[in-house]
Amino acid sequence: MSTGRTRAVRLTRWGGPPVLTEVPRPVPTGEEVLVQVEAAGLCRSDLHVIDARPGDLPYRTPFTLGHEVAGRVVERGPQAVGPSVGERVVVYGPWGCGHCAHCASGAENYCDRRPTLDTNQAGTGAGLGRDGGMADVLLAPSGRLLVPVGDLAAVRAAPLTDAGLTAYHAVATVRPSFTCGADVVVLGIGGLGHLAVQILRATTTAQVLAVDVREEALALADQCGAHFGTLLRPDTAEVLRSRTGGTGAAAVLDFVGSHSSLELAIAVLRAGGELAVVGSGGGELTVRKPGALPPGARISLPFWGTLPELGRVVALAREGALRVEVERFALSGATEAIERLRSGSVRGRAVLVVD
Ligand code: FEH
Ligand code: ZN
Ligand code: ZN
Repeated sequence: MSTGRTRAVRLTRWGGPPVLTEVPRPVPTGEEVLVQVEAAGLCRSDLHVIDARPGDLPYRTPFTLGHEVAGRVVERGPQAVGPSVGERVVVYGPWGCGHCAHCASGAENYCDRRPTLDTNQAGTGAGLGRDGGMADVLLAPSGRLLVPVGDLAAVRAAPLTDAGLTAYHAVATVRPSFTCGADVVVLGIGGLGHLAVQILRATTTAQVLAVDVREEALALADQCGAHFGTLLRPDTAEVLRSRTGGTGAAAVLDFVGSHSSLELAIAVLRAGGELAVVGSGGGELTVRKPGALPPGARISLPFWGTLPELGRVVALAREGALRVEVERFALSGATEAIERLRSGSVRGRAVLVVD
């Protein structure tokens, strides 16, 4: 790789296609740390960013895409903290202010000062208005955002920062809702759902019930340790309820977030149970008393995850308790990867490997 210019997949204008182009190689100053990227995962949120119109997001173009990144530290600014040059790392994607109460506790995903359309448009993280990791290099604002991964393969480490972390945070959000051996339903066994099944099996005693519209997704759920799987059909609520002995599920993790998935979620939720809506499928719920939700129901909208949780996700992967199903693409094949993701034909997570 030349020292002067490097490649990056950039969104150069709203509504335009991402383009693989050359950019000046950044030089880290202050606390900044330069990471040579080895792999960058693709996410459905990248499609929302690519399809956004001016005024949709608190970001200014142009910027480099990619918020799910793994690589190696190659240069550090004079005040840098964290991993040393040569260490292999993953990049925590939500880049908060670093100083508010949430950021101070490592929950930069819930930063109190995150940009909005009318405050500023500085972006909210890697590949989200700030230059991300679909590139040869990524400039991290601080070494606090880097988590060492040891000898974990980059193609399996990168998805831990978003798919893995989001699934882990969703499980952690609902975990207080259930006791030993409780039934937990996972709706949508895609890039996040298949990891949630593994995380539930590795960190709880839940009975995991998986639902998807594709047979191959149910096969993946089974490989990941689900106790039961069923296709989405008109009688799925009854099938799941009977599987729980009639009480319903203590928790439902909805990684789809569509009208039909939310309807199924509240139809199978136990009284006093918790529904975590993770997917951005455009579905809506009506919260009314009396209404369709069971008494005592709690609804949460977990978003991404915290920096300490990312350390726990990496530890699970390094001990072999969490394995990401990936489909590899070259960085130079980013356009094809994006279109495959858009068509819904990727098995597990699409990951760009820097060629
Ligand atoms: C990132 C930015 C904005 C919305 C959603 C996301 C998720 O992909 C993070 O997991
Ligand atoms: Zn994402
Ligand atoms: Zn903050």
